[in-house]
Amino acid sequence: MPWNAEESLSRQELSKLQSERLQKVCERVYARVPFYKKKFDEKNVKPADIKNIQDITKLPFTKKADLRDNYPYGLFAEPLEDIVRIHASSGTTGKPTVVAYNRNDINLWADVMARTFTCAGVTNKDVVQNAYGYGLFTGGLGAHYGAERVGASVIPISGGNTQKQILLLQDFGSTAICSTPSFALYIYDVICEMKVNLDTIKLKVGLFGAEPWTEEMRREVQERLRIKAIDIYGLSEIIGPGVSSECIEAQDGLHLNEDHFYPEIINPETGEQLPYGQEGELVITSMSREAMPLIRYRTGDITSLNPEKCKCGRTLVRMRRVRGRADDMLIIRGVNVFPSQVESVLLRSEEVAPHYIIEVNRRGRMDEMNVNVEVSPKFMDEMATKVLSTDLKAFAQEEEALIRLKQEIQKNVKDIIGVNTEVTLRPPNSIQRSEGKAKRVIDNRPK
Ligand code: DLL
Repeated sequence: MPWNAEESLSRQELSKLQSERLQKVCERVYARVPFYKKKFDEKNVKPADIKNIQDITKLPFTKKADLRDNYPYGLFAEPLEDIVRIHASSGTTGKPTVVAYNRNDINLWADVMARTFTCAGVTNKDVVQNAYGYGLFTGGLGAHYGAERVGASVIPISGGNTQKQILLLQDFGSTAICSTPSFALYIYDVICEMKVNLDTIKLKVGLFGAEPWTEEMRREVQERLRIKAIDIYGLSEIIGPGVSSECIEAQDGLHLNEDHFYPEIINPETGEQLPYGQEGELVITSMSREAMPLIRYRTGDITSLNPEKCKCGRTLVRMRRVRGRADDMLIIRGVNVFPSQVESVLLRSEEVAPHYIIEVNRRGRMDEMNVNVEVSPKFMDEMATKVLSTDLKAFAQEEEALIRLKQEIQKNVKDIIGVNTEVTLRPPNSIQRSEGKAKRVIDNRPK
């Protein structure tokens, strides 16, 4: 059963609710946020022109740069007296992006996160180990309040501290874990290193997000940790986690809380709205937010929307797993490459582990992509055993096996993504692990 009735409304009912909420939020920002008054005026649109949800295309977009230009408090629609929480996301350059919540926003956040936990099958019978970082990052507190709202017992361990994570998994009997997918894999590595028997761990589900990951990565996480891995999505500017989430019944697209966060897919070049099914940039209007609602916020995330009713009974539109951020897309000799595409090609080979980093260099005028990937511990062990037999022939065969693997991956990348790449096979545990969002790309090209 979904958490709220609004998750299963008919399209008509939903559209009515969205229209009312859109009108309200337009009035709010026009009256309270000078930035929006100016933007609306420039487009010659008044809140009264917004009569239903389709009118949304008359409204201006908001970009990340607008948040930076109005740093820190310029986009608040409430006086500081009514702001009860401030979060920020660290930009890679310059000042962080600041976001604010009043009491109603915090309540809304707990509620949409309760939907997320319910989607993942988490109830008051569960023990939730929350390994998202607490702090300015929205993952920790966002998941915390949502898990509490469904009545689960929350362990606020935060990110990092891998050995302690494992100790608590065993001793506290955690049945659900929240973390980035890359941290989940790291926890698994350490479980193996510590020779912990997986039977002593009761985990059954993980709520993973905050970074792009692939179906192949999901399979790895599910098989290794013997759990269901649920994809959850969100961004600080809109609310944090709680924008959309997969359901455990189908694991087929993320139910987007479109009664509060109106989604559009646009062509990132032209800004034109695209129909259901087509891939483009996700744009969200946070219609129910009060302290800092955003109009048509360009998330930079590439996905598509599917309006079909899900077998779990929810009618909310489903977004496909995010392929990546438009600004993380690498252009290698004219070919667009998302790190997630490389991930899914790598994980087709059983001999490699899901730990990789992509390096891009420029030699002369040419871009070169080098994919560093770890071979799996099993593959390494098999090779070591043979080589240790001191049989020279076995040694040569192993070398051949490595060359074959490298060539196979290079060929797959070329065939599937369309770029030439150099693959460097690394020994297990040689690529830095992440306890938060993984860094997948080192781009050494001159800016
Ligand atoms: O990452 C909020 C969050 C916390 C989501 C915990 C899920 C779980 P930010 O730090 O502002 O907020 O980063 C937002 O992360 O625009 C996406 O590019 C990326 N992202 C978040 N979830 C996913 C996901 C949090 N499930 C940015 N798949 C977003 C792919 C994701 N990318």
